[in-house]
Amino acid sequence: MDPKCLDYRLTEEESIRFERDGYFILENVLPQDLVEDLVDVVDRVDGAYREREEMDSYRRSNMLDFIGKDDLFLELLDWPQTLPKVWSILGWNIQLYHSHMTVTPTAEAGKTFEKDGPGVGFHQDSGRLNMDLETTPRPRISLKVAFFLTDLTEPGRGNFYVVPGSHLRNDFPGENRKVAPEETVPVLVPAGTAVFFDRRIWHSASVNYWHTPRRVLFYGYSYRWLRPRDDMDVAHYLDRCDPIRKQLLGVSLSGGHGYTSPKDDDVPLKGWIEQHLGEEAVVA
Ligand SMILES: O=C(O)CCC(=O)C(=O)O
Ligand SMILES: [Fe+2]
Repeated sequence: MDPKCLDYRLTEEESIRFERDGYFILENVLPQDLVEDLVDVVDRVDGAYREREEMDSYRRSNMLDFIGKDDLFLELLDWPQTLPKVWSILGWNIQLYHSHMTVTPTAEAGKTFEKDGPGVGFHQDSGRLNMDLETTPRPRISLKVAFFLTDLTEPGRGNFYVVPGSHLRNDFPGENRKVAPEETVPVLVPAGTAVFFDRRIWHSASVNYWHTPRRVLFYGYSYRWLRPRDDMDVAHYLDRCDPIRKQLLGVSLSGGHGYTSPKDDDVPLKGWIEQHLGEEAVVA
């Protein structure tokens, strides 16, 4: 892993925001030329997906498990400006448990708008976890890093909506999940921005009225003991991956037991942090 990631550990301000608001924004994470390359790859992969699924061109696509579909996607898995913030929050026993890519085309009059309204559908992530876990609030367990590849500095562009602070409540802070609660904010960010959000925050996608499709890559990180939320079709990458990437892609050298009671070989990220930051950085 690139040692320059040590310069990008979670700052105190980011930590305060994440704990208080349930999300924080980090601009200028991806250089412009990489954003352009990613857009080309996303359009190719999304185009093939839409064809396979026979999707209408005006519909928002949400392709699960995109991680294995192009080498460029692998680069963002341990991106120096984002991964250290993930392990600063969750610790070293982490994995990618889920990836999904969304492309929101420009709304078409008479189709997207009338049918879907503003297109919001507020939810917390993780499906059954929200029924099966009995505490208030429920535990965090995972977070997502969303890489925005389109300029979303204005509302109405298919922005990601969040209700700040709502990660600490189990119930939806409104009446109808298809209507944004008053406290909702659209996330207004330029291309190349990463947004980190707690899986529990009440959030939504929305309709895009801009002239260009909205493209976002979502990387979900969790503790290693959580079962992946998609197929994680990544075996073809493993020969080329360093030990930390292998860990992040779900490898456990000790097998099943190594997910809940990892030995050092199962979690090379732990050794790496210890080597660079000292034993006290990996106490828990
Ligand atoms: O596409 C969006 O803006 C929302 C996606 C979402 O709900 C998620 O990543 O969990
Ligand atoms: Fe979501």
